[in-house]
Amino acid sequence: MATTLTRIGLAGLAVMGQNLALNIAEKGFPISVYNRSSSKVDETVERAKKEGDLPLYGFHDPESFVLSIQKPRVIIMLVKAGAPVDDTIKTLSVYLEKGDCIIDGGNEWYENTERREKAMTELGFLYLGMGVSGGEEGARNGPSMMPGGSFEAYKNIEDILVKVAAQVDSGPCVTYIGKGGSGNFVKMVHNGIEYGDMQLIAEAYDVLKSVGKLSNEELHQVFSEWNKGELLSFLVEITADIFKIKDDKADGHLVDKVLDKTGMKGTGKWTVQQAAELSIAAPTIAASLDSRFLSGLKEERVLAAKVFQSSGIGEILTDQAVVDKQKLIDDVRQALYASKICSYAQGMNLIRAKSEEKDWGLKLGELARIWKGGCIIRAIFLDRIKQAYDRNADLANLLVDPEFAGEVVDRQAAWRRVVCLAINAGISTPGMSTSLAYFDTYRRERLPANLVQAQRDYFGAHTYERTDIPGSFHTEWFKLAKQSKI
Ligand code: NBP
Repeated sequence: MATTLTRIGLAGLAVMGQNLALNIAEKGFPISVYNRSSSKVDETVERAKKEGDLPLYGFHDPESFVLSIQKPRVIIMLVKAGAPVDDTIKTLSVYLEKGDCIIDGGNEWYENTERREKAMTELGFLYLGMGVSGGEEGARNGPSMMPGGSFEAYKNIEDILVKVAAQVDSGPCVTYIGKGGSGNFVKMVHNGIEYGDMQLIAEAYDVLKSVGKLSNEELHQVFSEWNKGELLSFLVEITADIFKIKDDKADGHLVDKVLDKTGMKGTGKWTVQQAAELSIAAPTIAASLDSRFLSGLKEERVLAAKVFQSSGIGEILTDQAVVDKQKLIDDVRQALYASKICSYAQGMNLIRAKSEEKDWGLKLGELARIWKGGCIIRAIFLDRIKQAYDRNADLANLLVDPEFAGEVVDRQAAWRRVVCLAINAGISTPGMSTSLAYFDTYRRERLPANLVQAQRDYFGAHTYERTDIPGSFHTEWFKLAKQSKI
């Protein structure tokens, strides 16, 4: 038990909560902790003792937990999103007083946060929805945090957050995001971008392995090398590591024994749904979600492979003897980088569209800054994105930033070669191909949309605009077609 009141409380001691609580205690802020089932409380207290006698105090009942925290109380919740958050608020709020604050640190749907903030405000409490990224390691040693909601609540906890967050050259990886559910929304899109990054890396792996015939040792070398340049990032680093891990249960490398079925918890799906709601094209992120759906159909894919093999279509379609390995590796690196620019452009545009809809006033460059450390998408590349928005906060699309535009132009030939090679080899690269299509669509002054619009007017009298005369037009296409001879 703490002899004096603690500075902050944390409820929910699974992976994230336990590690964030230890991080907060380690930074010198005495913390009270609570969990629905008490075994996790004891486990956390035990860890705090082992990891340096940290000022962390466990409570088995919600009342003594809440009353152990100094006023105005600040409590971070890290429980499963959805109903468990409502349950936890209900349990704790009985003992709270006006001016106290609850922070939901989970991956919550932003509208739930807005609903809860409204209800809490009516009761005189403050509320924040704070995205936390970095997984177990980040939570323990420095995550990237995206708090949104009550600014007053943010100010009550800012001193803790700036110390607990990952620290990079441009400061702590935390900032007040904006009003309402903006913190959760930004975290959601962060996760959507993460889906895109992981898919693009997986496609690079597939092309190198299936077409280039690289061994796991070679893949380890390639990704390690890539991690020294423009692709330097947490995800490329862990990918390099994965290729060197030997299977401890059988011969060979562990990665080859991992079932090719990707799990997901929903934030990628929400990102794609929001992109559709806001009419923002996010094809790279959507392709990564679709790839997870298709990966889940393992049994169907096994049967499909048999059907097509018996019709003469094997796993890989072309003879690979002609591939120049070094050239392929360099092309794939460039294709990965160019695709990544498209993916981030989509995510950033989605955030901006939501910010405009909700009047959140989000600063895209600042978001890139707080993602530079602590989180799963941390990368040297984010510095470049920040600089692009520093040059022009109203940048319509990252692709037209002069630096990124130059980089894409430099890499487009390699990018096209990789996509063509993959198509001809029968290797699906939905992330890379759709990113290229996004670029090729966005950069063209004139698209075949004129024909689609003409079709719409033909069958539905939806009208069309002309390139040369202002106004709205309708044509009796059917009648004219019947009269016309050619
Ligand atoms: P989980 O999402 O696995 O949730 C487990 C926690 O929720 C336990 O403390 C559990 O208590 C509590 N809980 C549940 Br389940 N139902 C409850 C209820 N009805 N009332 C009270 N407590 C309840 O934990 P996590 O993986 O640490 O993630 C926490 C949050 O952070 C989630 O929103 C997650 O999406 C997000 N997040 C996770 C990661 C990650 O890498 N894991 C990364 C970033 C964000 P119990 O012990 O009594 O069952």
